[in-house]
Amino acid sequence: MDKILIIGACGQLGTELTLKLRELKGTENVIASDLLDEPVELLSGGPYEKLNILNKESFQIILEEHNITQVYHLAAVLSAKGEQNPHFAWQLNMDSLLTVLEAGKDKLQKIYWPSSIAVFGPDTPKENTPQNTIMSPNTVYGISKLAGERWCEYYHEKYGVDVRSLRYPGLIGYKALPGGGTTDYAVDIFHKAIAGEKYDCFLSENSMLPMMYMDDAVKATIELMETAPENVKVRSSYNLSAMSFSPKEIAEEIKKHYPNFEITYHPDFRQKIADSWPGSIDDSAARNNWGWQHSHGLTELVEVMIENLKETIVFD
Ligand code: AKB
Repeated sequence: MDKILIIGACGQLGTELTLKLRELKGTENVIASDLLDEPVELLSGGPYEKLNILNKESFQIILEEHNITQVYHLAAVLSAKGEQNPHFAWQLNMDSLLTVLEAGKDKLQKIYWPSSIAVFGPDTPKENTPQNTIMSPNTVYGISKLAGERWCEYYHEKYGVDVRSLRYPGLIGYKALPGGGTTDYAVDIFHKAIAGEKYDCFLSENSMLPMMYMDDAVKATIELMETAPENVKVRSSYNLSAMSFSPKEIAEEIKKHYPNFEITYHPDFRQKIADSWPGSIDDSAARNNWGWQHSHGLTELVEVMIENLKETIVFD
């Protein structure tokens, strides 16, 4: 039986991945961990450990106490926040990955570590960005993800560590909020629309970015982790794609549900980050190697977000 530790479990992806893994593997077999004293409400029904992953000893103790066989290491400083404290972003994103990869040499059977479209940069072909192409990230987050991908492949080649990874686009879900990314607008916009408020977008109206509904991201992650090792032919990180849209396009789709919804545009420093990223992604390697298929496009995404968020947003 797998015993799974999720690092960064209280974050946007961690919350939903933990819930799904608990459903599939049994609550007691999935230990959530994060910096908080107590887990977020949604995860309070299962095992939780307070963990700062920069503290290697605490990590080792948790691995041993729970006989952990798999780690999903999701803790990271994202693109926008990383620019405010680049050295800390580098330290957290890199040191923590190396700590987990080291444990992969002897203690762990499998590791999951997320990469991002942020590994690409202004010199990368923008449309249908290939799996292997020019990579020139210009954010500290992107640099750390590209370096991390190289470390993952290195530990796999050199020490046989079974580490698997996906390059996520912007992730959009209703159960937890994102924190510090450039694609966060695509979640914030729903909260404003449903509250009957105007949304002031920090990206320009035509900034096209790859995006994905959270259920698809969770499905891809678990499918990659569950597939036989011989299907995992990319040991850096797989391109992964579902849809691409601009702020203007998602606003138009939201207006089909809330005709009075208004959006304004005041691009800030995040615009430059968005401009350096691809508009669309070629994920044929993931589709061919382990059968990846997405289920939500823009129309379905907007429907499911509105339907579910309506239930949870408390109006003043
Ligand atoms: C961010 O915007 O930083 C993240 C990402 C695309 O990795 N959502």
